[in-house]
Amino acid sequence: MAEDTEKAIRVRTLFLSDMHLGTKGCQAGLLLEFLKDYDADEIYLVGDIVDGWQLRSGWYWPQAHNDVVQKLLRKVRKGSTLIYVPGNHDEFLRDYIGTTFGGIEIAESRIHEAADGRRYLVIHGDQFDMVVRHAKWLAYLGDGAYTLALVINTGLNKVRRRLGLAYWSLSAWAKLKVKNAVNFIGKFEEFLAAEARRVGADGVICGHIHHAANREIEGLRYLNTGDWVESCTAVVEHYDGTMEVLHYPSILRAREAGRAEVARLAEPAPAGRRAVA
Ligand SMILES: [Mn+2]
Repeated sequence: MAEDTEKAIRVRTLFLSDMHLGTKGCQAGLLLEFLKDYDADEIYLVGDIVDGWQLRSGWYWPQAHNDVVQKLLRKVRKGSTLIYVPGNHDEFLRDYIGTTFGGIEIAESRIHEAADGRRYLVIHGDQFDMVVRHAKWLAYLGDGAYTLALVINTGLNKVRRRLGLAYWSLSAWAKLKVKNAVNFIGKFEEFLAAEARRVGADGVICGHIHHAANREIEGLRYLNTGDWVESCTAVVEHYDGTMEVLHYPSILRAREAGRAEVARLAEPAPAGRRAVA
């Protein structure tokens, strides 16, 4: 592969989440290729980039995972702005919110203003796990209970972390209860869109549920970056402010098909098939 500056596609903003570096599930090879293919003025890491929970129970850090980190740092050196919004798996970084490390800013959440003036709330999304799971009875208790649940969610995780307990795992839970998972995803999307409305944004860009999306929910734009464990997806903002979900395996397949087509056209057609135009 050539150096990124020569052939990379440049976008205004790149949003990536749920890489889970430090786990066997992370598709670091594909991710590295993606980072060679795409360059951006601004990069948001929308949580669960490094999997601190997994690393705690055994060190797994192959060269490819190092390469991903190096690639991101190189982009910063070359002028990209990088904002790291931690998630639940890299929650240890939440102790550093508001600080900057080597040009990388750590933020709890952020309002991103797109080129078209639209404002997006950028947040990982795990903050809403509890309200999403207990939405039914919280609805009975009203607005105060909702806010309280958000506070408890944050506090509880902090305590669990201090005690060295594992975070409630969405994927493990979802695998156990497939029906509930579908329900959960729908509710999660609604809650995140509602949160964007609450903070006065036009939309939300989040991660956490490993389920890329670009849709409208009651007049708000809901974007989810997906993950680099199964789907290998990202959200990009083009220079006109258009947001797009990229499914990298599809891009690679299309590129491959395009190359095959070019090769086919370049080949001289056999005499019998040449005629009709
Ligand atoms: Mn998460």
